[in-house]
Amino acid sequence: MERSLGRVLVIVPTYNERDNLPMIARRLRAAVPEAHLLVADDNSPDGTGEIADELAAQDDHIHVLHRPGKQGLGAAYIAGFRWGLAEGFDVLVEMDADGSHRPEELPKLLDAVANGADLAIGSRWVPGGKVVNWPLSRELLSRGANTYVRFMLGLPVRDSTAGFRAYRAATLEKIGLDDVQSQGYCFQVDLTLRTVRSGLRVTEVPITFVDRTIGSSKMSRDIVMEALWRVTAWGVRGLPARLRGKRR
Ligand SMILES: Nc1nc2c(ncn2[C@@H]2O[C@H](COP(=O)(O)OP(=O)(O)O)[C@@H](O)[C@H]2O)c(=O)[nH]1
Ligand SMILES: [Mg+2]
Repeated sequence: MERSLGRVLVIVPTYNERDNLPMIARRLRAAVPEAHLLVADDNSPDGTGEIADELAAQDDHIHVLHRPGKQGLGAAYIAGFRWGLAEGFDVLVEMDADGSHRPEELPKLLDAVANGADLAIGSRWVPGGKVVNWPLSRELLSRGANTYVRFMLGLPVRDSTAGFRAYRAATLEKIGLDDVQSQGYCFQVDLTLRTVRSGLRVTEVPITFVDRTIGSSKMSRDIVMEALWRVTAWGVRGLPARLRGKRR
């Protein structure tokens, strides 16, 4: 049975995305007109925050969260989630500013939530999922990271690093955000793990991920290293429980 969705908030974290943000805001507002947009900007030196303010001044469905400085994707999303939960939104969506996550595919994620998913992930690595224009090095990094995550954590998810996803508000309330320490992109794995371990339902929806054509990636060696050591630590800590579960 289809459950009703309620109010939808799309959180877009930005760091130096001045040439992408107006395009992505326009596409989102056209694709899902009832959804609200929250830009979570980390005081981008290129003035993305001021552009976000101009967009918000012209549209009552656009909001801006100004943060003092670059603190990582995870921290920006947590601040955005807290804002959205306090404002009473029912579904909270993560989406990049650079066009890699196509707003035109958001209805598919929302349908999955309406059909019972507690978390819907826009997945590149399920049948029907695609990546367009990604350098081979990035594809290998993403595939390798997902393989490592499945091996270390035993998650039944093909794309747990994906950043285009829709959470039911109740999911975020249940998994708890207060003790999330992940700062960079391993934040995505962290929340996927929490959702699965809370016994909630994760649905992967195939998407086409298109590499950015404007601006530059914020992926860095530090982000990869943080993910590697955290996933390893979670895996080691969870091992006794996994072994007990398998023996039964
Ligand atoms: N607020 C904020 N946004 C960030 C930060 N790091 C990355 N982003 C944003 O997160 C999204 C994904 O980053 P991107 O550089 O495209 O990563 P990639 O697609 O994995 O290469 C983009 O919208 C970035 O502007 C950060 O430290 N703070
Ligand atoms: Mg990107």
